[in-house]
Amino acid sequence: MIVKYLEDLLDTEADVKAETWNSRRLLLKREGMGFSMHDTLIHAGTETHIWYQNHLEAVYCIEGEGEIETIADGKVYPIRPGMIYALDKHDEHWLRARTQMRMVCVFNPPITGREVHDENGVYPLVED
Ligand code: 9YT
Repeated sequence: MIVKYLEDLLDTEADVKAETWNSRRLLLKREGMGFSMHDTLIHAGTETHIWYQNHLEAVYCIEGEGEIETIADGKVYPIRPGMIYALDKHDEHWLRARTQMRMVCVFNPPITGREVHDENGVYPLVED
């Protein structure tokens, strides 16, 4: 069995920091679960353009408030604790955080740890 504690991952290579978010990688491809699972903070007042062309992602909000806009149809959905969204169509979207949002993110196929270093499909923007 694999057991980890978030506190032990902080400021290690599993703690990936981008301009608008900070993703704590709880489980990666190497753990062999078939998915990866992240505890991600989206910084308050930011807007991030995301399009995971090679992955499916489900995101469950446990803290904070914001919204997601799907670019193909312009629909906007409020995000608050208890809301989950699943990008089952590799949906290109804007993710906006009004307050800091804490999200549990699951990726299929699993993130290896390298993808986001390349910013593959993720284009962070910071709002003034
Ligand atoms: C919610 C979201 O997609 N944020 C971007 C970071 C990503 N979830 C990650 O790498 O953990």
